[in-house]
Amino acid sequence: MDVNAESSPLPPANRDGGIDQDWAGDDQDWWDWYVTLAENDDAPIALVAGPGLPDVDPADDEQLRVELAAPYRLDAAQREAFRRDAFIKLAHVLSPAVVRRLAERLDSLLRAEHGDDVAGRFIALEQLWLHDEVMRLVAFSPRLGGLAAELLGEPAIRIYHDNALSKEPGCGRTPWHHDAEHFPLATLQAVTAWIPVTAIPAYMGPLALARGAHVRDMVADLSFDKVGTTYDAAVARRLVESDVAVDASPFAVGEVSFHSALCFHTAGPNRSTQPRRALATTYYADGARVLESPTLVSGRWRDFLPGVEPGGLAVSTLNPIVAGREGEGMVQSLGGLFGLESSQSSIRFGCTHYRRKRRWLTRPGQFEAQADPNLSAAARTHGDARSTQRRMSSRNTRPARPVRGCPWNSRRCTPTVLAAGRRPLTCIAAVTQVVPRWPHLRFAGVLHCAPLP
Ligand SMILES: O=C(O)CCC(=O)C(=O)O
Repeated sequence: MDVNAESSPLPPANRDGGIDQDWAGDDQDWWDWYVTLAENDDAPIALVAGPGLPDVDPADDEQLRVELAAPYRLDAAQREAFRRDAFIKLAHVLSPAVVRRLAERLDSLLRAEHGDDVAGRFIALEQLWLHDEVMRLVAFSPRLGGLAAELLGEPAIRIYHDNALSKEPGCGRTPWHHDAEHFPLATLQAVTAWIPVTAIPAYMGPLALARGAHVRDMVADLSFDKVGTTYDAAVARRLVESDVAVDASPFAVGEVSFHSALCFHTAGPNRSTQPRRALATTYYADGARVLESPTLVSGRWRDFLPGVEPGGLAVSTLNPIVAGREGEGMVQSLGGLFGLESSQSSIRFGCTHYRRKRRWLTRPGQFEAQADPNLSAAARTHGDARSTQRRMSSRNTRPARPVRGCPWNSRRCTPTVLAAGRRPLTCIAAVTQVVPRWPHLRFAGVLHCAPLP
């Protein structure tokens, strides 16, 4: 056994050997270990007051749903910047009211799980979307998921996991790393949306991102050290020697960064009396496989891809498509958006409305989503829009009416409403997507949802 391993917080089963083994602890054990790999000054950290939460009322349910469903427009320069830099920071992705709502919700979730005796630690909580309606809206947000798909240039993306990350007052640095060594995925087509739930000034340790998709090659010869800080220190030195620019700028309220799995990043210590909190939600390209040999750095990856073995297709009930292919992606993202109750074993969506060449087109398609009895939001889609179209009669089509809460011009968004059986419609939502073949077009869909009779 390595001498250092004895004092390391590695689970006993992971102390011997290299990193080519499964992580033996839980997710929090992983973070407690991981932050010990960062070099920190010996000097005690003097804490100052943080910025507090945004000084507004928290968004209500309606505002939350509408905002998280509305598209965020990227221009060609932003898409190119992400491709070149391997990350992008986007302003005003969320309003202060939504940020405040997320901050309050995260606070109660984190306190319920970890209590208050957490000073100086890096506290995490993952897969919140499975149990919490607000967090489900974030994880399956067409706004955030749509951005992830567009930045990756992928026709469809799946969720790997969501994560609440709370760097408590006095907690030191996050070590330099890139996420390709964290996710057990045999693809670099993965991206994490890092969503702060307050402003994060420099003294709180905002995520700091090394600029350039080429940086990974510059540090590829450095070997990972599972018990000390040598890897973190070596990466830091190499980046300085190679004149790599690092964006360590503060995050304003509502600003969100997206970093690719190949982006090297770190974060400074939290020198404030306020926890530095963010949600980190990771998406990856549909079709990706799990690595043949995941390592302990991937932590409890089997929890995030249950039933998937090394080398297998990275698809499980916990990885629905969040954004992308018309139909499946929309319905699955809406499954999350609506937060299906497990008592509703099935829902039906009708009428996709999309905009093409300045015209709104209506596709009276219908998709059914089956809720997994063990997992309320993992919608499995089936059905075929065209065959449904043939089955539809004018009898079950209601006249157009305005869509409440629709983020677009509601006159143009007045769709024909499909009556699903005898039950009244219960949900209305809007989603958008970008089809890579026509990147200049924005397909906006308004879907209606109702429980099956
Ligand atoms: O929040 C942090 O300090 C690190 C987060 C991170 O590494 C990530 O989200 O990939």
